[in-house]
Amino acid sequence: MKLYGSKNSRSLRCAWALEEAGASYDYERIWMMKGQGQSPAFKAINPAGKIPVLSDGRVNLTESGAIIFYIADKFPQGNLWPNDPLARAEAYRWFFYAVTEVEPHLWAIAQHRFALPEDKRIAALEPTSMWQLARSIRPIEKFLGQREFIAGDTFTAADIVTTHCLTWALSAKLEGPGDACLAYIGRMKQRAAYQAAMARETMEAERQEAAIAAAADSSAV
Ligand SMILES: N[C@@H](CCC(=O)N[C@@H](CS)C(=O)NCC(=O)O)C(=O)O
Repeated sequence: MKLYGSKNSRSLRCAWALEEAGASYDYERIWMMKGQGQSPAFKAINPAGKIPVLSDGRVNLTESGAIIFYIADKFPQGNLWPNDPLARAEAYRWFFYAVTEVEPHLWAIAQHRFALPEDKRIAALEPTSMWQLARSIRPIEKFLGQREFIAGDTFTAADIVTTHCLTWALSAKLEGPGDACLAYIGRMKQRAAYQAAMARETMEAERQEAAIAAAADSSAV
């Protein structure tokens, strides 16, 4: 298996799930800011030019959510979903809440701040997205005041996407996460699998940047 991703992107969710599952995987950093997402080599893997992608055999799987579901199925020992149907449904509920109710507002803000071409950005939309984001995080804050994990008593894949969205909100200095969210993020970041995924993405970025710098130095002499 090979994960294509980059630091500070949704690929962290997939690397984290792989680490929770104890899977071994190759990792290739696609440096989006340097246009590598649009390179012919990467577009042969994902014609949309987006990360993350998980290649496994003949399939190049896109969509971070689908990749996490696949990892959960392939490595049941990772316990990314509870076995009990009701507990599992509760975990699905919070998984989809994060990706459909919280993430769209984060993405809208990012798109209109920097991700869209300049002539497509509408700065005036930000206050509305900000208001919607804060509103979408309120139920999470309420539930996290009463429980250790977002969907109950055990860690699930829902914690991966919830933590990722809340951390994204914090790093973009957006309103929403309160004390319960902050305490939760702190707990999640202490997980060995989270730290291993972060270390992997950081190490691969540093390795690639050092290789590019060394190549530039040798061509300058
Ligand atoms: N819904 C997709 C979103 C993928 C996505 O937009 N990825 C970003 C990085 S986090 C990307 O590759 N952006 C490059 C682009 O939009 O051209 C997922 O969850 O995997």
